[in-house]
Amino acid sequence: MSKKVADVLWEMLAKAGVKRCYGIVGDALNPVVDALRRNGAIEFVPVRHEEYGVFAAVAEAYFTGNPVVVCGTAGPGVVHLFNGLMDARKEAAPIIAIAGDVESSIIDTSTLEELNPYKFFEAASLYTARLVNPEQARAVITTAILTAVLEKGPTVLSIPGDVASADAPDQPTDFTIAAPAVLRPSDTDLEKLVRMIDEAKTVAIFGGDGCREGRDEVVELACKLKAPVGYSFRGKQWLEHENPNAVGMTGLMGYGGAYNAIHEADLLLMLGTDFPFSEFLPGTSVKKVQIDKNPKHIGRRTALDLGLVGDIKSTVSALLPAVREKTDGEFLERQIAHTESFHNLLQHYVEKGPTIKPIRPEFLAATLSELASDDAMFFADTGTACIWLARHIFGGKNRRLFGSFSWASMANAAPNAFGCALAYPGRQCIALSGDGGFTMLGMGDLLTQIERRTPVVQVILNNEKFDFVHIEQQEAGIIPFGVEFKNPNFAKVAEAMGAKGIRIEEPGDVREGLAEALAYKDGPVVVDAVVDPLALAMPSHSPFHTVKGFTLSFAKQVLSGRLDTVIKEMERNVGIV
Ligand SMILES: Cc1ncc(C[n+]2csc(CCOP(=O)(O)OP(=O)(O)O)c2C)c(N)n1
Ligand SMILES: [Mg+2]
Repeated sequence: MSKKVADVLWEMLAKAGVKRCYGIVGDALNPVVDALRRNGAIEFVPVRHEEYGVFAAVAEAYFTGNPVVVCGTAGPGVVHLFNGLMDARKEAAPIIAIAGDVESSIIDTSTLEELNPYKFFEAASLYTARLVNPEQARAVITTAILTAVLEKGPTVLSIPGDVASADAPDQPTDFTIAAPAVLRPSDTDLEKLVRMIDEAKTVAIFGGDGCREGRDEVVELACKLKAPVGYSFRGKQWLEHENPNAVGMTGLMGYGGAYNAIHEADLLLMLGTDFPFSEFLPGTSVKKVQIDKNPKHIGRRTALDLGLVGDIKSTVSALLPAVREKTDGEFLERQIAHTESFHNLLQHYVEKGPTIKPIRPEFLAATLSELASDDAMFFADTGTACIWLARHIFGGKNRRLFGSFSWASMANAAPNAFGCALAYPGRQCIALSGDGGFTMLGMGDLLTQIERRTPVVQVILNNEKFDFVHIEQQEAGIIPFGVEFKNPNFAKVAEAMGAKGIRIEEPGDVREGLAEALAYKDGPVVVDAVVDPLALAMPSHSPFHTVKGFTLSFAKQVLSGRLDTVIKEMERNVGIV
């Protein structure tokens, strides 16, 4: 029997290092999954919602660096992939989406389930191809693979069922994937940078995900320059641990001395970061240099004194021997002292946690961090979970932290954790989920975890609220609206579905409940943690409009008869930071 186009597809994907394909089958995809079954090298992970599959794939692809495949069938199934693919684009995860397409003979006739993939995927996909002729297969599959892996993002192959099941041309399908090229600025630009660094009395570093490969070099440079190191959410896991100069994050989740450090230095080095909150970056009083391998990132968040294109590892390696060591450590010590005092402030609700009811999320997250293993992987839903992850879950050389940090979609954590539980068997994969997030996407596909007995720990922050939006609305000076809802007992729901369920209502039960969840290896666990719906967290630096907004919202709430809630919110957040 001659090879079909779909056979060639899976052969090439397996050669590219694909281990798994997440998705839902149906019509146009039937010949595609039939070929996957015949091939046998790639595991098919059937899910209950295509978007869940993509979030799982994103976490696997981001951490392993290997491409992961997702699939959805013509029309609605394909549409369900979209939000996840946007996440892949923003989080820089190599994903190849196979989109089922209508039969090639009826393309562009507005037939049932027809969707123009070029238009539809334009915002998300780095490369979209519609396979309408078997002769295209080698070229477009190669391009989809290489683009996903080397440009780190999603690509889409839209395949009509009749083309998937057509005979493949008899041609070689070999390809190679080049290792990432080394990229560093020219010698002239590096000399400029060395002069700027040598002339500055004080230097601060702000790093992002681009420091992933060059983390040791960045820390070495910081030590040589006596420079405090702040980081974006995406940079935290690479730059915080085993770094004596670490000063925390700035921005809305900010903690520690990062904000002050980058505003008080003579010179700021922004390394591998596209941190989007310009208002938290310094103005013209600080000289700013940005280095990034992506030229599109350079200078778009703030005006620069110097912008250089290069990867962080090789650029900082070239810089290290050329810059003069700084001897005055006063600036660094001041920022570290500030960071420590902020840390002590953060400990307020952790230390008092065992006696405060409803449970403070700070206490819950800190206890989770303490009990989890040294190589645990943590995932946070977009929502307040991100704040507690940033502030109370400590990273480490082998710990990993992930979320929808740049796309900021809800409902990512449970599928992210599921994807990593499959890719890294034996490692603790822990989702810190919002109750809004978990009921949006996590609940249906809990069944997927149950069927596979995948040991994912999902800790649900049960606050019966879109709490993050509640905080946002107050920050905007308006009365909270449309943010409250009622929940079932998630532990009982989980048990009824076949997972292990643990409900924690008492602060005194937090430690034992979490320990029991982490020790359970026989499938998924749902920890239903009833937390304080009025817990507030303010950034280490609050812009004036934030403070003004809260004051205004509180005043409006009082006037509209919500005095009780305002008093409770004030009382419960006495030590807020
Ligand atoms: C798909 C999607 N819909 C809406 C939003 C806007 N949004 C951001 S956070 C949030 C609330 C999250 O609520 P929940 O999951 O309960 O977490 P909490 O903040 O209460 O901890 C919403 C609605 C979003 N980011 N993504
Ligand atoms: Mg909530």
